[in-house]
Amino acid sequence: MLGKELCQLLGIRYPIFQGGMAWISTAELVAAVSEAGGLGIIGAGHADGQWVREQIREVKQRTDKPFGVNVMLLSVYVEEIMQVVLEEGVCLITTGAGNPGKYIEALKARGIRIFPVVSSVALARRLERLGVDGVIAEGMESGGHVGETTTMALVPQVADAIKLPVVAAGGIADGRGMAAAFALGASGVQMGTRFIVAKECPVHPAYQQAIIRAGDRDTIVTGQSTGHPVRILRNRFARQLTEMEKQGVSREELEKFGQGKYPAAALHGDMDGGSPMAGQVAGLIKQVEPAAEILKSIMQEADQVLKRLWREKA
Ligand code: TUI
Repeated sequence: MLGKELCQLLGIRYPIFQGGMAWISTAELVAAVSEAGGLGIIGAGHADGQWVREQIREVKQRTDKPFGVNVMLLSVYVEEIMQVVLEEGVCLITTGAGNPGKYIEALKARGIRIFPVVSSVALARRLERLGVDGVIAEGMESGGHVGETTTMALVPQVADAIKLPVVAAGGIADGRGMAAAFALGASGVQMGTRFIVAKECPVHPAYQQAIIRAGDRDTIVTGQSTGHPVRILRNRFARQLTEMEKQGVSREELEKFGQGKYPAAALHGDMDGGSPMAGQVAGLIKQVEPAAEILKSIMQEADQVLKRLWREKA
């Protein structure tokens, strides 16, 4: 499927999803992205159903454009969030950190499109059989919870394995990345880290500045031994956690140590002791700008890159 067809399917102008990041992708950012022609996605994260309901209603007040909700399947509130999504109605849901199989039927019956995040070909195949509308193939370059395969290797393998539209995620922050994703067989892209520096993004300014200051090697995957590897910006918290893992500290203790550290970074700006999730593209990101500018410049750059490559080939 081409980018244009994905846009037609979802009623959006640009084939760009804004990653549904916990604590970050709230109504303010989501409405700005959707209003500007991308697909804004609320990050339900660890929040409860009532919070998600309020966010959905607020986005609807701010824009009449399509938007989505990301449901993080490790959350204890998954059931009530799914109920809220069904009751309120949204264009689409994405899921993360698990298999959304048991919710597909109800969502489809309500006309809600479902694009789960997958980090393997096997899960993409399984979910295609269960009737999802597309998948987001996310490589280990991305921020937050990551799989093991890179975007460069994962996207073409998923695109070959299924007939559904594939949205590429992980390692994409500009028009060059978008053009590359199309070359690999994607119909669209999802970006998280780039939207953390959107002007409308409600995070602490220190988090935005840390991403802008970061270089190519400034992220690290923590929590490998817990079974939930998470990519964050290198800091004191990452060093402490890595040291605890080396010493063989139990999974429970590691999880306890990590609790509350993400909002500490994202909302309160604790860049040393908090857990500031970010993708490897942090080093590419240079400034805070409105979501509409981010979308426009990426589309323009992707267009230029694709045209130039075509001319050079001819
Ligand atoms: O979900 C994310 N990124 C996230 S979730 C998160 S919050 C969190 N809380 C506690 C522990 C860990 C994280 C922070 N960042 N991205 C989407 C994503 N999904 N990446 C990888 C996956 C994934 C992994 C395994 C999706 C499916 C999956 O399948 C398991 C299965 O059942 O086959």
